[in-house]
Amino acid sequence: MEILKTKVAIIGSGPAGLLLGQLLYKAGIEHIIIEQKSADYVAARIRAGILEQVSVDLLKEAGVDQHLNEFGLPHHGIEILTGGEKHRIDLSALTQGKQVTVYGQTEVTKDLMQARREADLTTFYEAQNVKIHDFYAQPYVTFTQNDQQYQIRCDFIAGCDGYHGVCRASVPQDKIKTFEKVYPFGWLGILADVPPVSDELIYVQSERGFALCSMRSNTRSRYYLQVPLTDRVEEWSDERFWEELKNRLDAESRENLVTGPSIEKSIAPLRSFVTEPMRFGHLFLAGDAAHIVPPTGAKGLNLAASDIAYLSSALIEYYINNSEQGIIEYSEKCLKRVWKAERFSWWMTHLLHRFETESDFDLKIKQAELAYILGSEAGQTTLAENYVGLPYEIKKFENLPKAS
Ligand code: RFL
Ligand code: PHB
Repeated sequence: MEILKTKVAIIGSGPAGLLLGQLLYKAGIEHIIIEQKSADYVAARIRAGILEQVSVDLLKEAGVDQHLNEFGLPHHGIEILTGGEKHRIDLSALTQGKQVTVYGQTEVTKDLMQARREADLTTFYEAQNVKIHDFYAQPYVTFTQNDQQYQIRCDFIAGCDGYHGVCRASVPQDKIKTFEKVYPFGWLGILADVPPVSDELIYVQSERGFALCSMRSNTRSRYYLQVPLTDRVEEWSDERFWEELKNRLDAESRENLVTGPSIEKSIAPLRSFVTEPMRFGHLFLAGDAAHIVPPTGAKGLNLAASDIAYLSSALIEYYINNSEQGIIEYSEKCLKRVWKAERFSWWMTHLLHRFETESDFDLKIKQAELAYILGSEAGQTTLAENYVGLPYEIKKFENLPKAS
């Protein structure tokens, strides 16, 4: 068994783990990342696409915004299509100039992995049988890689290992409370090298179910359809997908839609999920390990980033300023923001999707709510200020020791 020592052991190299690693590196705080998949697998995963301004600011703070500045697409509005008519929500006009940026999670991950390689930081990929131990006293992590057993002794463990990870599952049952809502449908998503149907994202509420027209660039589109959970991806040929998408769109969009072969196709279930608290002694949970939102509000990746903003500040305060304040407040601060994003994501999902169980009355009420939102500046502002991201402070630290 090889025994290593570090300050922070980070479990998982998704956006949460990689961003934490980068911010700790910038502050000169030693850490190691342990990831169960290969680097190629991590770099190829296709997921979220929208960054809030605060997430962009954090990536800048982490020094990984070069590619983002060049290729990210600033968006100042979104369209909502209902009753066959498009309504524009002018995000920037309603939020004193804020915007969102279209930039794929895949790109964020690649940028962070590149920065990590350049700084020669330690990552164990393809780690098997990862286990975390003794996190209420003297934490350590054990795992196997290439038949070699490792033990990593550390001050803290950051559980950035996603919804199915080992960290949350290791917390004693009587110390944790979870809140969950599972939706009776999923999103079938495809990626295709065709120009987007419109300059802005279109969120579609239709009798046939929800659809979303999104993009990754001016030549790459990402489209989603609400589908029953019982559907399997093999049942959806590209032709069937495009046909159904057209059926949910308005005449103009149908006309403008360019179709082509898909380069990725998958079905994701929709879930709302929150863990309380988010710290257990020397173990922190962050990102999808602690909470899941349905993607309708485009919040999953952004919430992972705000957790990491709080966690990196807490650890910097601890190591550089000898203060435990940030560590003590971590869970409460994160959860305040998490629950607001959960509410928004649940509300958007409820408003825009068809639920089999809803009565004609429920449907009418929902249509009236949507009509109210779209017809009122106050209603539109509520949607816009949540969509661009509720503000939080990114702490700036002066005189940090040079990253080593
Ligand atoms: P991630 O990205 O899931 O990364 C967790 C990492 O931990 C690794 N891991 C382990 N490593 C070591 N030991 C173990 N025992 C481990 N168990 C797991 C995993 O291999 C992985 O590398 O979590 P993170 O970093 O918190 O990031 C969160 C975001 O990825 C997530 O919120 C969003 O992508 C959610 N999400 C979407 N959000 C959106 O805003 N828009 C979307 O369109 C969207 N699509 C999606 C999504 C999430 C999906 N999941 C979780 C399956 C589509 C899918 C399919
Ligand atoms: C995406 O482009 O993948 C995307 C965009 C907005 C969402 C969800 C997903 O609300």
